[in-house]
Amino acid sequence: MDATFATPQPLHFHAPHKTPAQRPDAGQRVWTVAEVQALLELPFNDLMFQAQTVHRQHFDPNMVELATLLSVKTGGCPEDCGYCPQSVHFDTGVEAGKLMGVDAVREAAERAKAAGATRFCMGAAWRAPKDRDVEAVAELVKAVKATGLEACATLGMLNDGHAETLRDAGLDYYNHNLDSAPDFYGDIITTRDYQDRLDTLARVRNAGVSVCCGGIVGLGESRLQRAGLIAELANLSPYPESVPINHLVKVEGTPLADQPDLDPLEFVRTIAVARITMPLARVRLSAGRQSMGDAVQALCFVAGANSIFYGDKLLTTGNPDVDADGALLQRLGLRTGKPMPTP
Ligand code: SAM
Ligand code: DTB
Ligand code: SF4
Repeated sequence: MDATFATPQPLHFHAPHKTPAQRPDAGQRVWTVAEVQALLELPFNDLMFQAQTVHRQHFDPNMVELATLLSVKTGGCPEDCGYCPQSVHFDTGVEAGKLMGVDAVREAAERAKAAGATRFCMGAAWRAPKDRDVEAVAELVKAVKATGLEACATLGMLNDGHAETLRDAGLDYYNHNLDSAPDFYGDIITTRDYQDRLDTLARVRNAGVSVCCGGIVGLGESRLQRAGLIAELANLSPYPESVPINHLVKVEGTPLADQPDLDPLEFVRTIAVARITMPLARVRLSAGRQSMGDAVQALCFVAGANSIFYGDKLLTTGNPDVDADGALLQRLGLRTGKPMPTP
């Protein structure tokens, strides 16, 4: 199956103020869930070959982005996302905090840059930030941008004008995940619906901020539902510039704490299919690396992942330590930087 664009041109990465109609990827193909499922079901070697082929058509195959995460406002979230340690609905031991100040965030960004990161992602456990929250985060974005790092934020649902305020502060990406297929979503989250997520993504897109949007696997979804998630992401018009694929981190106290393990090769397959269906995106091997092992992570890079979270912590849970990551990247001969797609 030929999964490349009909018009082989790059997306406008970091091209703020462009509306979708101005972007050169208007001819992107539409994926049916059945087509995505057929990819997921390929013999493993065939799937890896196809994903590597697509990856090499558009990216330096040995370059990986390092993105550092910081929880700038932790816990106390009124949403009930069944995987999340920050929800007030679950007793996970995460304490609610206030929004961090500019100086502390600037220092964290400077440390991340000194450690080799090129992107800095700030997460806040809000259902939807208020106007004054967005204005405060805009100051954090300016501080991050002043270090020379790319800035990303994930603050929940945005209202009118919020994406524009963040854009004007210099935000490169806004992260807001679809998280699951539409027909599985209600099993995981009841306090907001799929359309709410799509509405926020549209606001981000229309403001000209690059979209970072992905999902979680290992929640108990079927393979067909993993195909449904990838099809939803790939059919966003245009598809996201940045696609985090999270593996569930099981946190005690959440409803998914005892979820049976997903076959790690199924996770690798999901990464490969994200790469094939969204050839110019940064595909991000996101949460869950700590329990993955080096060999599975190596397969994820073969499958086309070209971004990882780097630093000892995600938002509230652990991540491989930087020495272990440095050693892994060295063993694999991977270089770090900003992967830029070529036509
Ligand atoms: N509160 C904001 C929101 O949900 O839009 C932003 C932060 S939220 C923590 C960002 C994403 O982290 C979620 O959409 C989900 O994909 C991921 N996530 C949260 N908890 C996770 C877990 N236990 N394991 C894996 N991914 C997780
Ligand atoms: C995303 O898709 N994954 C990151 C980032 N976007 C913000 C968050 C992962 C969170 C894992 C659970 C935690 O550490 O609290
Ligand atoms: Fe809140 Fe985001 Fe966690 Fe959902 S994933 S409970 S919205 S912090």
